[in-house]
Amino acid sequence: MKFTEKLFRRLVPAYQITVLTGAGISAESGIPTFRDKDGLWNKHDVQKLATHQALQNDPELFWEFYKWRRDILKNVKPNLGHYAIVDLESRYEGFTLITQNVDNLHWEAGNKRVLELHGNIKRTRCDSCQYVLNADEEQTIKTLSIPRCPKCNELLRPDVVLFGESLPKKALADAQEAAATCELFFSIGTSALVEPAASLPYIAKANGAYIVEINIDRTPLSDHADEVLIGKAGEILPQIVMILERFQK
Ligand code: BV8
Ligand code: ZN
Repeated sequence: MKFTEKLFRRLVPAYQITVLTGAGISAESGIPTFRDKDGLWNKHDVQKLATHQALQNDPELFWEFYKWRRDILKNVKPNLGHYAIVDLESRYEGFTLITQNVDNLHWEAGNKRVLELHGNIKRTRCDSCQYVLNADEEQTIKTLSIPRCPKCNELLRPDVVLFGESLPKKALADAQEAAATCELFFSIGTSALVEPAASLPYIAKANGAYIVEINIDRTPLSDHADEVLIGKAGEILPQIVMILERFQK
């Protein structure tokens, strides 16, 4: 991979780095992304399924979709891209990781702090009283086609942000703050389409941050990025870390 001199001139001495990841960082772990050719959107109408309407109108189909998504996660592991981001977190005191992913892989890779803008599919909560299930209760609902809350008997749902729902306030505020104050902003493996996450790199740019995009394709962000690295995150990120290792010894 060819990197510009400029990238490392900024990256080596930096203090505050912000990273935003999307489904592309987990693609090499075997999790289908949303919009790639073999992505989730092509098999299912995610825009329709990942909504509160779908939960209300057809809870059985809604839960079939999410149980299928959870089953995929059973045997996946973090990949080299996730581990490179754990390394970056250890190198920079002012490091913030923001993810749109709900697959829990950044935590499993070992990141100490992860801002989960769209929640976490491994957790289940009540759609009405917000009660979050414990491990034993998670076991009991596995066989139910329409799981209901043990406290109020209303519908349960994965603790993810569905389309049309607002994002967790604190996570979004912390993410916007990290975008507004960083020296470099990395947008990794995201089609940069889903709002309000897609606005984060523009907040960073408006504050003079150096914008680096890592993706196998160009996206609507590419024309606004200072550096577009076309390739797999699991290949590019370890190379960046290797070069940093030489400079930051
Ligand atoms: C909200 C959880 C309003 C569920 C998800 C403005 C204009 C138009 C529409 C809107 C707008 N503002 C809001 C909306 C509506 C909507 C939206 O943005 N729609 C989009 C489609 C236009 N936004 C919302 O509904 C949000 N809520 O704004 O509510 C509101 C406001 C106030 C008060 C109340 C309400 C909620 C959005 C969150 C939805 N939930 N997930 C679930 O997962 O089931 S979003 C879902 O898409 C995932 O979280 C995913 O992460 C996210 C974004 O997709 P990406 O991560 O980018 O994945 P994608 O497949 O698209 O791209 C993968 C990329 O990786 C590709 O570019 C590919 O090239 C690249 N890649 C592949 N392999 C690799 C790679 N790159 C590197 N290496 C590789 N190996
Ligand atoms: Zn409840």
